Order: sequence, then C-alpha cells, then structure tokens
Amino acid sequence: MPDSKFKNKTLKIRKISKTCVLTTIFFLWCFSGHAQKNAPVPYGPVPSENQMKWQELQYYAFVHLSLNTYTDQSWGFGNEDVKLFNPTALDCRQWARICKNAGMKGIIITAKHHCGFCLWPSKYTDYSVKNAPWKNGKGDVVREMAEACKEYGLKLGIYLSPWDRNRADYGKPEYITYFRNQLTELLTNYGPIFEIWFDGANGGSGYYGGANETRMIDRKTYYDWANTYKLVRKLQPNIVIWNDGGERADLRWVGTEGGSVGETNWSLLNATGDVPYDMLHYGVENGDAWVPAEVNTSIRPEWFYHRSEDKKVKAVPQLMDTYYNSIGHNGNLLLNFPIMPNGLIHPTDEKSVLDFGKAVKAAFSVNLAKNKPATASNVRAGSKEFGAGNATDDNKNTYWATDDSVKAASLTIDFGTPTKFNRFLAQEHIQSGQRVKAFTVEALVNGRWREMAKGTTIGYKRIVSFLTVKATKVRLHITDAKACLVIANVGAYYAPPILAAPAVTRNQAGEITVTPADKESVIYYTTNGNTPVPGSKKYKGPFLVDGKPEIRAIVYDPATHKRSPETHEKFDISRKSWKIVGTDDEKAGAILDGDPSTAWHQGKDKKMPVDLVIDLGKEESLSGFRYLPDQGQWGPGIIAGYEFYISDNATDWKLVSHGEFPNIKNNPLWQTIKFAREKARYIKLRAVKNTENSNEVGYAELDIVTL
Ligand code: FUL
Repeated sequence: MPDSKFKNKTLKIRKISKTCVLTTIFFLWCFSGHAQKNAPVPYGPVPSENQMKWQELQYYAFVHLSLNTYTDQSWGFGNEDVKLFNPTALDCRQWARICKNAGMKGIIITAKHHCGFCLWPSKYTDYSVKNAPWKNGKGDVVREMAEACKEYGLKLGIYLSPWDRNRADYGKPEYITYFRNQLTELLTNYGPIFEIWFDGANGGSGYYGGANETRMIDRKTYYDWANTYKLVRKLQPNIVIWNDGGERADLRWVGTEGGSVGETNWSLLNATGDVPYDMLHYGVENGDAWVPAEVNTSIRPEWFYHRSEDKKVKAVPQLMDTYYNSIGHNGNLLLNFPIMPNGLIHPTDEKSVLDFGKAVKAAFSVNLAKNKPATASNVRAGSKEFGAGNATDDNKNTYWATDDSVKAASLTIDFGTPTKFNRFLAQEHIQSGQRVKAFTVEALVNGRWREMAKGTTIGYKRIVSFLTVKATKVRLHITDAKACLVIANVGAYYAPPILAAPAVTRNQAGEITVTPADKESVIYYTTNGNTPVPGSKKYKGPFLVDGKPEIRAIVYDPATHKRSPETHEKFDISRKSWKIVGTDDEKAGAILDGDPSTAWHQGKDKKMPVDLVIDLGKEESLSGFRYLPDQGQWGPGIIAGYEFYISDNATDWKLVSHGEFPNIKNNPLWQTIKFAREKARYIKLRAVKNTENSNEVGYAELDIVTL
C-alpha cells in the first residue's frame, strides 16, 4: 500500500528504473540512443505493480452467499442456525462459467459475512460449513470456488468481514488473533488471491456468543491494520487490499453501492487523514497516495438473494450505465451476484450479465481510430518515439507525449472517410502518473469542428458518450493538465442503440411521462392493458390518465425494426388531492411529484422523531405504504427507523407499523411496508432514526398501497 511518502518514493524509483530498462531495449532495437533521457518523468504518485495489474482486470464479480441466503436478511445477527446452510445444487463452476462468458476476470467470494458464518471449514470456529447439513459437513465452498476459478482461468478474491456478530470475543483483543488466524487460513490454503476485501461495516448490535448486545469498536485502531496488512502481503505478495475505513489500503470504495464513481475521478487520496464521501467519490487531485477506485454494486438491489427481487434484476441499460460510470470513469467494476439458496446464480441474473457482456462487445470491439493517421499539436522533442501514432497503435506501452512545458494540446485522428461514431475513449499512461484535468472531444463535420463532449479527468480509462455523429476526423483536445501529457491510447466507437424498456412515471397531477434510455429511439404505448406494438399510440409527450392506470410501453428502432422489452407500470390511486400537512414549503411537493430524482428535506431545525403528515383528501382503504429516500448523494437524510400511523382526524393516531428499513443506507431504494388493511384519511410517517444519527430527513417519494 502506498501509505507513506517513503513507499511512494520507492515505488517511483522502482518504476523509473523499469521504464529505463524497457526504453533502452526499445531504443537500441529501433532508433538511435537518447530516448530514455527524454521520457516524461512520472508525476506524483503512480500505481504499484500489483495496482497496475489490478487496474487492467477492469471487471470482475462478487458472489454473496451465507446464512442470510436462507433467512432473507441483509445482515445476519450472528445467532442464525448453521443447519440452515444447505445449497443442495451448489455449483461454483456455474458461477465461474457465467463470469467468464460475461467477460469478467475474477470472482471475490464472501468467505465470511458480518454474521460470522464461514464458507470454509475454519479450524478456529464451529460456526461454519463443517456443522452444516451441506455435504454432511464435509463441504468447503471456498475450495470449490478456487478450483472453479482455476478451471475457467479466473482470479480468486476473498471477502472477509472484520465485523463478526457471532464471536463472543468480538471487540476484545483476542478477536484480532482469531481474525488473523482466519486470514492465514484463507490466504494460505486456496492458491493465489488477487484481492482481499475488508468490509467497512463494523460494530453494532449482535449475538456475540450469547451476549446479545451492542459493541462498538474504533475501526481505525481496533484491527491494528498495519500489522494485519503486513500479514496479508507476506502471505500473498501479489494481492491488493480493499478497505473502507481503518487504514488506507490499495483500493478505495467510491462512497456508494449504486454503481458509479465521479466523472472527475483522481486515482489519488491522501495517505493519512479522514476520507469523506467526496474524496471517495472523486479522489483527491493532489493526493499523495495512489488509491484507485473500485465500483462495487449488485446486479439486484440487495447483496444477498431475496426472492422478492427476482423481478428487479438490473437489465442491460442499467448495467451499461454502470459500465460508463465505472470503467468509463477510471474505475474498476465489481458486480455482485446474490447466490440462490440452492447454490446457483439465478437464470435472470445470468441472462442479464451475458446480454450486458454482448452489449459491451457490440459497442467496443471495433476501434474506428485504430491505426488511423494521427497528428498532434505538440510532440515531445519532436520525436517519433512520442508521436501521435502511439495513441492509435493498439499498444498500451507506447504513448503520445508532449514537451514538459506543454499541458494543453490536441491529438487529431483522420478516419479518411465520413465515419459514424458516438463514443470516445482515452487512456493515460498511468505508470507516468495521472495528469489530465480537462478535455474536449470534437468531430470534423462538413469541414467544421463540432464539440461532441467534454470531460475532466482521464486516468486509466475514460469514455464519453454523445449522439451519433458522422465525421471525417475526431480530435481530443486536452485543455488542462497537471504536467505534460502522456496518452497511451484513444479510441472512437459506434455503440448501437440499446433498446431498453423505457421509464414510466406519473406526477401528482396524474400526468404520465415515458422516458427511453436512448434518446435516438421511438416509443409506443397502451393504457388499456393491451401489449404495445409498433402502430400503438406513439408517445409525443406527457399525458393525463385517471384512476389506477396500467401503462405498457416499448421503445422501437425504425432502422432495425427491433423493439425493447416492455415496461408495465400499474399505478395506485392518484395523489392529486393529497396535501402535505404542517408545512408551507413549496418544495415539499417533491414527495408527491412521481420523480425519483427530486427530494424534500426537513428536520435540520428539529429533533428526532420527525413527522411527515399527509391528508389524503378522503378516506382510503390502506394496506401499506412506500418510501423512497432522497436518491441524491449529499446528506440524503435516509430514514432508518420508522413508525407509521393512520388517523381519521389528524389528532388521534393509531400506530400500524414500525421497525427499521434494513441496509437502506447502502441501498436507498423503494421500501414497501405492508400492514393489515385499515381505513384512514390521514397518514403519518414518523422518522425515529436516520442512517447518520442526525435529525435531517429526506424523502424522494411517499406513496400508499391500496391494491
Ligand atoms: C456492505 C455490506 O454491509 C453488505 O452486506 C455487502 O456485503 C456489501 C458488499 O458491503 O458494506
């Protein structure tokens, strides 16, 4: 881990020496003899060899399997019965086959989640597969995973939760010995491990050997990370360490499990000090340590399998968005599969990820800029060795570089004939440091340059998207950088339209809006329950429907006659006559506007509990309520603990439901709570706790269930 200046210097020196050797060989082979002294000196922190190899993996899988799989929980308490674990059809080869076919390079398995249950027969606890009915206690999921990875040429990674809600000694020094013993087992007995994942969720309530209490630890000091890291690196010298919280590791979390890292994304952090959300999400421009971003997200809303999510598997458009927002934003993508209780990946998840792989291939297998003539406004020392052609030669070890004094320059690629494209990709030679701060992409159309996109950082890989353009040339114009430019690769691509099921929303007035994923397509819809086909009503803009409407819509590409899967939305009663009681803040309307991207907040000036009262306008027959937290990233005020009341007169309230929204902090999606049917005119959602233990409460939407 580049956790000290000393280490950084060592890495730089090592890197410089490596570059020197390679350049000398290259130079002796083809040119004269002074290239080496002209190569740009690495600027700022650079990746270690392990980080570099990791960065090149780009895309790999997470698998979540534990006792939670059998209890329908997000987090086990630690007292769940080991006898529940029985994945009768478990087939790690199925997981590996799917991952391989999807284009992934490795799999990280949850060897132990927060509940403490071990997927391998650890000799340090009874809370493991060895006491489960699966394979009569003779099974070892980690072993089967390791063998399957080997067979399919995938790398193996391990998730080991530092927090253990089962252990009686959690919170005491003895637990650290236990934790390290387990680490030693995992890092010794299963071959090469490419990544170790130390989850940041730490301390809280738990079983703790029967104590059933809350135990807090100091996540910076309790695990003595420095020595734990030493052990990890001794056992697996080629590993990279992921750690959210505690001591800085090789890789960083991006502050969200939603599947994106900032458009500006520096692979740098400071080696010491706190790392608030914006540093995680955007990196630190002048950070003194190389700590690149790994975007972890699940193919379903939750990490563990829940049957209720079988219809919520992310489809190609969402996964493509994730792709552009992770790999396209200088991050690596870690995509999770929740394993079913029978031990397999669900067929819907399989189809989705394979379709996603095909869509990535369709978009990025033909680089229209490859080997095309390229020129640059400045070339380092005027030397061919650093010429523009190095960025289009399909060799990531050669690069276009500018003179030391030149931090803004352009690179032009000549397609030769008018060429259709809608994506542009650029890569810095990050072994020389991350430098670019701002750039634009321009296309030459009918003799005039048109700006197609602009961006900030580039890093290992940056992809920008724009509407399809037909142009004879494309130009990458870097307008600002920390030091001279070192660009290893550029690419221009034509990504065919993705025919995704469109989004259908309804505002408070009852107006329906249909939004396609791809602006370049046509929408057909029905409101009478019939299947939409080309020839049904063509969507021209928002329209009004009364009652509890059923909207079915598709997206259509007239060029190929292909159509998207259908969106089928059944809305509950209209919220037209609803009123938010007790506030005259106009912005409160965001709660009822049907738009998940707008939100209202209250509570800053109050103390928990914070109430939201709504007058439904007339008595309704209720069987539940739905809450969508603020989908924004800044202080969303997510309700964690709630009480839900109903009333006829807004004075006498009856409590009909209360509890916690599990894992809502990391997965702030729609929460649907059902209760025994009741009649009422007023509803009250009382926030008793938010995820940050502050008083702020945010709401994107609130709805009721009458169906
Ligand atoms: C989170 C955990 O709490 C989730 O359960 C999941 O394992 C995810 C990958 O990390 O912090």
